[in-house]
Amino acid sequence: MIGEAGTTPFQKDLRRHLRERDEDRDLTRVICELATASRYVIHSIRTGELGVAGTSNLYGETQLALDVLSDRILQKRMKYSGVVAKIASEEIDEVICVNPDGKYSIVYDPLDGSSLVDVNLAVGTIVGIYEGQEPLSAGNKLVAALYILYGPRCTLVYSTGNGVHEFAMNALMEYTLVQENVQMAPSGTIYSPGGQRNQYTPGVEKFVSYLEEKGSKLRYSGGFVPDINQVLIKGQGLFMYPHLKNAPRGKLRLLYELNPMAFLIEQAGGAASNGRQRILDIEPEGIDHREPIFIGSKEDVARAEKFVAEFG
Ligand code: AFP
Repeated sequence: MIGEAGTTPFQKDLRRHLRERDEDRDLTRVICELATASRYVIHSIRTGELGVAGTSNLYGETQLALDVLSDRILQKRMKYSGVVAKIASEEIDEVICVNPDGKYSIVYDPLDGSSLVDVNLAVGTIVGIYEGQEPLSAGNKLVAALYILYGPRCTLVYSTGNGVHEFAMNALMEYTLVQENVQMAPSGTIYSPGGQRNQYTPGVEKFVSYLEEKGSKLRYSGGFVPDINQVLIKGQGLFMYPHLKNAPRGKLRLLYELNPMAFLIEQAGGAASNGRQRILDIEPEGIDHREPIFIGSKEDVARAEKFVAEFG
């Protein structure tokens, strides 16, 4: 028997979940519009051209790279929501003013890991939500964050500061609740190490040796969203894209990638650091600000900070 909104009676859908928790109506609208946007994004991933922006298909139509297309889909839904003031997208090099009366501003990476689609690996959308008109703010000003993971299943994980909750898309493309209040163990047995090993500093090298000696197993897909999702949903372990000899700031972007994930992981009882300080306390220096990251089980993150402090 199908319950309301296409769900069976015991499957709670995203909108009902948000309403039952008495979330702000405009915030609920933003989150639900992002969920709607993901239906179009996943359709494009599964059926769209894999061409690159600027080329044309056999009909002479200009092809859009999937990340550019995903950005347009998200922009359209955010404008339609009527409650978004400004947007900072990883695909656009300036802040977009949408609605001066909007209550929220958002930062997003519309399709992180897009270069993995043509080898059929999982990719994702990452979103941070601020109250007000300043999307280029420190992560400690975030009021909500979410990601959508386009993998074998399409899942949505969000937090508004009251725990982390996971949903899965059903056959009707509705998100139904999988689990509430995801929690992370203080230490783990998975590690996800980005960056070239021969560029690791002594401190990072010693940290990896420590993890291996305690029995941690390497799990790395090259996609930030699936790699973080594995650590979060398994409830243990650590992802890192550290400072490198040839890239002291690492690779990942503070605003669009690190802050939203740090918000979620901290809400699940984990930690996120650049090796020296809490990610969410870092003041952005610009829209392309990059930082190293150690994120996941809090004892593992603390250990990374010790190795970095002692050995660099
Ligand atoms: P793309 O978005 O260019 O595919 O990069 C993905 C990413 O930003 C992030 O999703 C991964 O964690 C990281 O890069 C992987 O980087 P390496 O390819 O250097 O391991």
